[in-house]
Amino acid sequence: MPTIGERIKELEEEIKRTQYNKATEKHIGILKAKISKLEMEESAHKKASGHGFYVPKTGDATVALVGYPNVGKSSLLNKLTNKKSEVGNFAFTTLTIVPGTMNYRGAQIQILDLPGIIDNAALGAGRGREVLAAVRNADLILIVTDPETKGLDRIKSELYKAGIVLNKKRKDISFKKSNYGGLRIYKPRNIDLSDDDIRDIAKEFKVVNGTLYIRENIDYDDLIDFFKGNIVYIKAILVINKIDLANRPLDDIEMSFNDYIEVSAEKNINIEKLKEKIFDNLDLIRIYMKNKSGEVDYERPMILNNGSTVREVCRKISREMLNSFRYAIISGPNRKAEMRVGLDYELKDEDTVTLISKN
Ligand SMILES: Nc1nc2c(ncn2[C@@H]2O[C@H](COP(=O)(O)OP(=O)(O)OP(=O)(O)O)[C@@H](O)[C@H]2O)c(=O)[nH]1
Ligand SMILES: [Mg+2]
Repeated sequence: MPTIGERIKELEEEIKRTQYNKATEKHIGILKAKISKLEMEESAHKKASGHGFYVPKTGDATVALVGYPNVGKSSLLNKLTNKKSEVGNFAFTTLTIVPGTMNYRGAQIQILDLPGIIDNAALGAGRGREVLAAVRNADLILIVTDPETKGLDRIKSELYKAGIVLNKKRKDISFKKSNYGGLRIYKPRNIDLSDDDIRDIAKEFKVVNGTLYIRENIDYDDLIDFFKGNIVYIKAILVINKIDLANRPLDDIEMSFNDYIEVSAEKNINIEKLKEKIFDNLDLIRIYMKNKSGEVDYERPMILNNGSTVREVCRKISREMLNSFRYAIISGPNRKAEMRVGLDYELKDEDTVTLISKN
């Protein structure tokens, strides 16, 4: 009997051998589903042994530096934050998770310097899992590489094994289990997958009874991720460090990142631009609070996720504030005029907010 690991390898080999096109798409989908199912079994076995080391989240958002050894992750942490993480001209200088804080535009952004996530063996069993657990918790991932280092597909697949999907949104799919009656499928017309395609993937995950609601167009990967469960979707940007040494064209996988930047930690090239990119990609807004005497603290904005409403502002202050809320007065560079709004009003970056309470 081959082990789970051997069976996964075999399936991965088969995928590699298969040319990807319209005719083989489904076959590849089924193979991927089989791999996912096996990986789920494998990690269910592993869970019993050892727990991940937990890095508490601090500040307004968390960013993880991920990449092969020696590309300059620690050097970048040191440039971006007030922290000193050890730098060395050899692989695996960093052996634990080193957190630092980047203060930018009034926000405190936690940056995690991590050991190279590939070749977990070199870090000792369990350590790799700690690192991946920290990455799962991040709000943004910086994939760091340098002009010499290639092969981000391995990093991507390593992350995927830990249930981390980069630069994609969760698809609107839900499932209601039942014990008999077969699999009923509700889906929009004209989506790429047929009912048969969906059933065949579901079968691999032993899903044969119940109702599946699919509310937008999806592909095989989306469906597999749904059945796999426990997936986190995290935005990632590509950072090519050591640009002082050389530059090179991006390969296909690198091109697939929706955002990238070339920097040099050592020569201080584009470090400010990188900070700005991090801030922009975290999709945060800065809210200035005006107090009773009309003073505004522009140095210390309240940092919220884009899309937040007045309710979140109140919540962040206190439960009492939320209970005694009457209305808010909003003004700002992105507003034509001052206005009075309620709790559900959506805020914009750099709004100034005055909260008026009932008493
Ligand atoms: N030329 C050049 N060298 C750099 C740059 N950034 C880092 N280095 C050098 O690259 C080597 C590795 O840097 P680290 O910051 O330790 O790399 P790391 O990714 O943290 O490495 P591990 O902790 O081993 O995974 C060191 O010798 C650094 O001085 C850069 O922008 N340009
Ligand atoms: Mg390091």
